[in-house]
Amino acid sequence: MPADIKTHYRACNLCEAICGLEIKTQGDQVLSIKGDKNDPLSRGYICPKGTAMEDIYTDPDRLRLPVAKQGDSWVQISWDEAFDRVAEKLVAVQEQHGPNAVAFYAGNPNVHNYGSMTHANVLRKALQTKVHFSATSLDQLPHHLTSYSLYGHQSLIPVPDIDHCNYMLIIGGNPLASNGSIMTSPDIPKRLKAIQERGGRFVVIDPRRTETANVADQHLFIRPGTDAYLLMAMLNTLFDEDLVNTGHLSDLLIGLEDLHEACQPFTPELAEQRTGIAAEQIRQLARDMANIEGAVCYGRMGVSVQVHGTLCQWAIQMINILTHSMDVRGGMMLPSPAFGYIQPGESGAGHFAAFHSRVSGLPEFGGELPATVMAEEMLTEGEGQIRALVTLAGNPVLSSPNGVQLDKALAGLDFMVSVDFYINETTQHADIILPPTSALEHDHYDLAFLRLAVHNTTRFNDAVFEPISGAKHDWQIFNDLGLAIAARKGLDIKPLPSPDQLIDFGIQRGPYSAAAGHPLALTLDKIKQHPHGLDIGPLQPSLADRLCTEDGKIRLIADFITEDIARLAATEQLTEPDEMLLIGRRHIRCNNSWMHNSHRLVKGKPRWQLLMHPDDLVKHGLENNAQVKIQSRIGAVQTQVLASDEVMPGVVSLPHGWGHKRDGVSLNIASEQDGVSCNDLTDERLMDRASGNAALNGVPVKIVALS
Ligand SMILES: Nc1nc2c(c(=O)[nH]1)N[C@H]1C(S)=C(S)[C@@H](COP(=O)(O)OP(=O)(O)OC[C@H]3O[C@@H](n4cnc5c(=O)[nH]c(N)nc54)[C@H](O)[C@@H]3O)O[C@H]1N2
Ligand SMILES: Nc1nc2c(c(=O)[nH]1)N[C@H]1C(S)=C(S)[C@@H](COP(=O)(O)OP(=O)(O)OC[C@H]3O[C@@H](n4cnc5c(=O)[nH]c(N)nc54)[C@H](O)[C@@H]3O)O[C@H]1N2
Ligand code: SF4
Ligand SMILES: [Mo]
Repeated sequence: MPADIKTHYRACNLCEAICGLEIKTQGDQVLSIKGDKNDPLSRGYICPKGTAMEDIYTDPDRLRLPVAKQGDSWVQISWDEAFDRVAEKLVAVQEQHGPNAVAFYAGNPNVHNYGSMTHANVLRKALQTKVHFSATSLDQLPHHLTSYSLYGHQSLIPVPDIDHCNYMLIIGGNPLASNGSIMTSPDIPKRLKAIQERGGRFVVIDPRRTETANVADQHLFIRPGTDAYLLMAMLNTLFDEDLVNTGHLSDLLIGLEDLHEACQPFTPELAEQRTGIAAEQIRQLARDMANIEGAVCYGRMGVSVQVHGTLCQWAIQMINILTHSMDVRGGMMLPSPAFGYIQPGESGAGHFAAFHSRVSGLPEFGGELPATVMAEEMLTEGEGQIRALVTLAGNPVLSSPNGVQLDKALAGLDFMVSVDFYINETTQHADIILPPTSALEHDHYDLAFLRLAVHNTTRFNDAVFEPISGAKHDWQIFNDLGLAIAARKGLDIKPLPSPDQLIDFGIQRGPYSAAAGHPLALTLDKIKQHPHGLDIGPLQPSLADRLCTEDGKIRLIADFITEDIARLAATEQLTEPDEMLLIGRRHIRCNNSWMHNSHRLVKGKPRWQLLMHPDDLVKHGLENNAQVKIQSRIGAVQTQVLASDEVMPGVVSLPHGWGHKRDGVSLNIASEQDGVSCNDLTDERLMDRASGNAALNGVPVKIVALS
């Protein structure tokens, strides 16, 4: 091997699977990217997006230095000028209209980038606004609210012990495409297969026969948005058939009788009518959860991002608790990470409904308002109207409901700044874009997903490449901009040390540290000696000791759950006779809205079409491959329809994150792709009432032929 060829090890930070990569480089070129066989968590697994990390690094469309909008074009400016102008504008807006006239939107990649996690607060502190939005409320807010309510901390989230379970009920998740979510489980195809090889089974409940459903032991279609009936009926069956076993958690539970009473109206027969799943089948699901040793019930996007998202996630916790599947091997367990280990006294527990949004009165959670109200808060005049926006690694025009309305709202802002390296559907509205280094140019420790992993490991990796001269990391941008704003306001704010120093500090206070008396006595330096990652053991029962509730108990039913159960009981009809229910779809070669500029990921058969059952095509008088108009309450789009018996009758599926062919977007490859934005149809008024999380699945639409 020539001397200048180097081998680097680096975890992929594109999705929650955090696979270890082996990257060979020569100078500033990537020679190859493969799965790192020695990563104890991912074991050599890699998906096509991992290889495409190279394409982000080399992408000529990727911004390396700040740009400012000048008429219809962009000009490069220095960092000093950029920080100065942004600080001046944001402070001026706040001086004129009050602190809450500036809002934040933080997108998904923030949680995949440790410097953003550790340093965004410097900027937030300097701005002192109460108005924060993020992709959390387009996604996993129901999980956080449930954990906060039951276990006392929004991040105390149990995950399936997939490596030891013998029965797994997967509701509204498609890990074969997504590689797992709120369950960091790289190498998911093998992990699922291993359940079967040890004599176990897994069952998928989904309105679409997905890639995961195809390899499951059983797949059951469910009408979108009706899972709460199914889950309540499973709870009902557990009580009805005397199958409740709360095991070692019994003394901790408060409200078991109330729970029993709450699920009584929800019979399997009612659930059959609503969901389309036979009552006897529903009873069997409950019996299997109760009778099989090592059973786990897991639900993801399909059940979080729908009208009863929180109720569903809560009911899933209840099913695990009532079947002795919580905090036991093979059930749901809490990860024990080296950094960010949650135990009583840990900060960031969360709060709920401490204040409400100005226009629709929706509750905050953990200091954030639901992203569904972002546009109305910009468009509705009056005190507190949002007039300036800071976006951090987000593309809400494509990712939040009623993207058309948000697109208009952004265009009307007094000022917008984006910390992002692409000029896309959202950032094109910015006045100034501050681009950070790309992933391969900075070091990496996974702060979020080692806390959700199905096996405990820890891993730090150095940057693969030196960034170009003058480039800044996200965390440096937050420090510098935060200080520039603080200086103008006369605030005394200090920059934070580099993220690796903060991580080291946390690890040395964590459960594997010398301070905790752990034999590994972990420090960041020790972790660095294991560039493939260090195995720190399987999940262990620990819930009782880690509960963050005031009295160390679990209150089973909170008021917001009781209220949503009442709403569920009162719901009559979900759709009009000529309406279909729209659901989303993920593909292994997409990553939300922002990886369509990689040629290797977009080549091949198009995958943005609307899927519709052949019987529904006939009913609508449509030919396969026809152009159709999809109409929802908020608007209409035109696209191609594909006949597919993967989707159940009455349901259509359209993926999100497409729709790049529009003026102002500087993404050469992406903007050549056909496909429309699914969120030009999703409805900002359709939401999980308990949490305010968007309901992006189960949206009523009409399909019309285009002659
Ligand atoms: N209809 C429908 N809508 C959905 C979903 C769905 O299933 N259906 N899914 C929802 C979910 S789960 C999510 S998480 C959201 C995602 O929603 P968003 O987070 O708003 O959107 P992304 O497409 O992830 O856009 C990420 C942005 O971050 C930038 N970026 C990437 N890496 C970095 C980095 O390291 N630093 C910085 N500063 N910028 C970076 C990219 O250029 C891009 O502009 O979409 C939601 N929207
Ligand atoms: N390749 C790829 N991987 C990704 C992403 C990506 O965009 N592409 N995004 C990442 C992100 S941000 C996230 S949050 C995760 C999401 O991870 P997952 O939740 O595993 O991903 P989805 O494919 O959205 O799976 C949701 C499933 O719910 C089904 N569904 C829709 N409506 C309903 C319903 O009402 N009831 C039930 N039971 N099911 C329903 C859908 O058909 C779909 O199969 O994936 C992550 N990984
Ligand atoms: S599954 Fe793919 S995108 Fe996700 S971490 Fe692994 S290689 Fe990266
Ligand atoms: Mo997400």
